Amino acid sequence: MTTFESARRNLLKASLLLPVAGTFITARAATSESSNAAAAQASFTVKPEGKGRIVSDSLASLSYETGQLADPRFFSPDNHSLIALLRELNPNGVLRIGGNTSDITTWSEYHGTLPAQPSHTTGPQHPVTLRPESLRNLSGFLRATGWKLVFGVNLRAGSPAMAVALSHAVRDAVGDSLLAIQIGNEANNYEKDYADFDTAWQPYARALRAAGMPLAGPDTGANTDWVIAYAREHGAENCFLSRHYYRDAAQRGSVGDLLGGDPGLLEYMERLVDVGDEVHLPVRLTEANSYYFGGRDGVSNVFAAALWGADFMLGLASLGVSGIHFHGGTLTSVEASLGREVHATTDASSLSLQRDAASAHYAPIAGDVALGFQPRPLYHGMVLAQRFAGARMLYGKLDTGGANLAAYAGKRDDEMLLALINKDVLLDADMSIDVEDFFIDSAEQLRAASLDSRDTAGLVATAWQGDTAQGLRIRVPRASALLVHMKKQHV
Ligand code: BDP
Repeated sequence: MTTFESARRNLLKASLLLPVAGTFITARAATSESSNAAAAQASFTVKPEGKGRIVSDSLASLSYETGQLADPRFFSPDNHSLIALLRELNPNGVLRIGGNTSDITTWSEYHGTLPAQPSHTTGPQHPVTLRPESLRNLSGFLRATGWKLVFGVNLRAGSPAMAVALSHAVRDAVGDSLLAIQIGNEANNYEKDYADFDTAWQPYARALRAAGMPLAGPDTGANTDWVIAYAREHGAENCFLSRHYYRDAAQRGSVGDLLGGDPGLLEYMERLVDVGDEVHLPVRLTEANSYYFGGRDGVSNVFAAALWGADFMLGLASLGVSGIHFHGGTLTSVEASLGREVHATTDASSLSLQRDAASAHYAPIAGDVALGFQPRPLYHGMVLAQRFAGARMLYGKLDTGGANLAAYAGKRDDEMLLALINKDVLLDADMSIDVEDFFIDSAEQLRAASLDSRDTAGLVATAWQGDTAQGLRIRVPRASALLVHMKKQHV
């Protein structure tokens, strides 16, 4: 293990450090509510000359079901509110279309024969028919957002010819916005093992390559070993490596579980990034979110998910993961991917709650074409992490003082960014900050009424006070995050 690798491993681990004496810089909005709360004495020390990974500008990305394209008005140049939300989230994002419904999609303009399709008792039941109008509109949508596209074709149908015909149509429609075609979604759910997947995948890859399509994969579920085997066998023919991530199943989801962290995650993602380095390919989580089976209401769609999301993204960006596509979309589209039919009805009087009810629980953006769109708390966590785009992540020594804290540092030119994420329900954190030669220029806060609040104002500039002459101390209220902008001291 190199020194930096061990530093990366330590990034999220607490270590002992003597508190630095100094005055408090307090986010004012926070003091009124939490000044009487118990506070952990924490510290974060950063060496500005570290050699960490540079955060990719397409880190904050999104994923939707292919079934979402059944309504051509969803991804359309006329869907102004969704376009505005994507642009605000990330001007360089990547839209991944796929999910379970990609493996039941047929292309309306393909007139060849398909092998007989076995019937499935689980998973999506109703085939999706994709039509040219949806691709035309998708193209206008991508142009309006500036986003790139990763498009998944149907492996399960056993028809490379249909995949080639659809990929041509996608490329003809979206042109240079097409970053890659992926073959099959979580084939680990229907192929016995990697060897069987490879046998099914190869004729597709040959046909798509012959048609000049860029490929990525294997777009597997939680199978790190598949990605490693794929990288070694097919790395040279691909433009990135991919797998998915969910913390657990929806029925096991809770705010405590989500904020408690996922102990194995950094280890296996680091393995993947190392394999990616070996074959010179970036690694993307092409589908990810808190809890599969559509997310958990009251957990995935509340403020806790914003803190989780920011921490998750920055932890993985520190390892060198290039993109994280949070899965979402309408409740109907995601439930269909699970073989369930829903009628998203609600008697909620507010538009905001109606949009919430119309959406998959884990979706970062809530809403539909009829109701319009709004950011969920998770979206704001993504915005926070995306602020690090282009920054070099630095090793920081964090002493949590017993609170559930995460802290990240990234340097971009003469600017230093700190993300101080307090996931603790009970403890505020008084953090002493030691970053040689940098002073605090401004700070933004991400906060909500409570961890289970469905609303947050997003990142809001926060006034801070304090004498910085003898070291910095910042209070990070429980259940909140601070994004601190520091500037280099010129002497
Ligand atoms: C993933 C599938 C996606 C599902 C999601 C879920 O790729 O289509 O919607 O699980 O369970 O495995 O929420």
